[in-house]
Amino acid sequence: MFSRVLIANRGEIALRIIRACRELGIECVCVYSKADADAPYLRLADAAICIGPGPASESYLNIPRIIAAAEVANCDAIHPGYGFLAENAHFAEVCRDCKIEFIGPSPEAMSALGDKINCKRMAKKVGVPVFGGSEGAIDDEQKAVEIADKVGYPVIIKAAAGGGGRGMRVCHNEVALRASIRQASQEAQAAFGNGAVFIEKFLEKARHVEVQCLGDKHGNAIHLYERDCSTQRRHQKLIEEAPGPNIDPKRREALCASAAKLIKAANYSGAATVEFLMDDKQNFYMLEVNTRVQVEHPVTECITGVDIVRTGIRVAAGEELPYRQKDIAIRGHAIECRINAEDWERGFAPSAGKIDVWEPPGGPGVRLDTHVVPGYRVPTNYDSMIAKLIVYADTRAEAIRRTDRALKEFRVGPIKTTIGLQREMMNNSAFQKGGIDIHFLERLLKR
Ligand code: MV4
Repeated sequence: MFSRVLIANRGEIALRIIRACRELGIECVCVYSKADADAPYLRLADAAICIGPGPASESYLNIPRIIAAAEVANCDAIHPGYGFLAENAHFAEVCRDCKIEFIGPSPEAMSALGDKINCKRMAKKVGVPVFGGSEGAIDDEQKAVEIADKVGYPVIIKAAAGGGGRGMRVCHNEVALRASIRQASQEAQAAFGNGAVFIEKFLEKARHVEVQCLGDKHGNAIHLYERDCSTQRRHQKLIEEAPGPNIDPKRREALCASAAKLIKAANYSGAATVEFLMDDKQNFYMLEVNTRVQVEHPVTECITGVDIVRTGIRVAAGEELPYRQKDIAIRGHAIECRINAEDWERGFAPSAGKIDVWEPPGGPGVRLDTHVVPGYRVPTNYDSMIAKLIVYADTRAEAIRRTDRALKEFRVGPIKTTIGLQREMMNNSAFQKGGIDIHFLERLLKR
């Protein structure tokens, strides 16, 4: 096992990783920016090293400074958390060159799955369903039009290097497609340094269902069942739950088995999430693979009893996965609300400032993953998420009631948060029926 881990992240996930390290008996070192200098979680680490000013490009994204901190502190591994450098294959490679273990996949597995064209090709090869469309990158208009005629409009143009909805364009006819293809490629080149784009059939009404997987360095790969993350706005998830509501057990087995098959084929080690879209007949299509621990991992921890962060550290240290697929079962239902410091009634404007009122909920089935304490000042440099409320109960209906109860207990001020919107969702009959799609929240907000 590692003796000291550097945590190359901030906020709630840095604290989540500190806790996992403590429980494994590993020392941990946090890096922080000047904007986070007063963050209380830093005192829970064995050491904290300032790596630069507030802007992420000069701190949490600065590879030389992070590597220098790891070397100065004599760390034998780096945990990247999510965001920042978590899916940067170059960073994973620099870690390897410096003989520091990157807690996550190999740079090869990360690159192979991070390129969506290659990822789709691998999926198709092992029989995981994907949308019909171009087999590889598309570079000319005529070829794009031929493929669109074959699969039928609407189609979607996506960047091979994009992710989380960035660099996508929906085209409803040939005119739009011809007008978009070159522009999409130029935008992808500017945004990701990779101009490769591909097209596929666009599914209008869909649920976002994703499968949590774990692999080790001995060729083992398992899944921890699925999450439904359809409640989102502008690709920012607001509510996630596990398991997915109203999924037929046979479809669930097929979905989850195909995710594990892809992870195994990629020779993947660590935590991964395979994203799918599911249509109203419960057909599923693989979209992309996230090669990191995700924000919403706790709902899966609740229903399976597997500590995903802890297991990710153990497999990075070379241990075999401590579970076989048959050991993993779903028990109960979990819901996560991402509490953001935003004024959702005024276009989700950021609501930074000092948190004077902080009365978190508690009681049975309530877990709160947060780095916030009373008096905490929300920095403006980063993501607006200040807490994750994770609620667990025997059934989905009870989990919804319990989430509503916990949201009602939760008092935060004077900053604005998304709590009110999440309470509305818990009391929404379409949400309660478990029949919502990825456009539901945006439709609700327009009313
Ligand atoms: C799609 C799609 C419909 N058809 N692909 C958005 C995030 C990225 N992972 C893929 N995304 C989509 N890909 C096809 N062929 C619709 C989306 C999409 C979406 C997906 C998941 C969650 C929310 C979404 C919101 C808008 C569009």
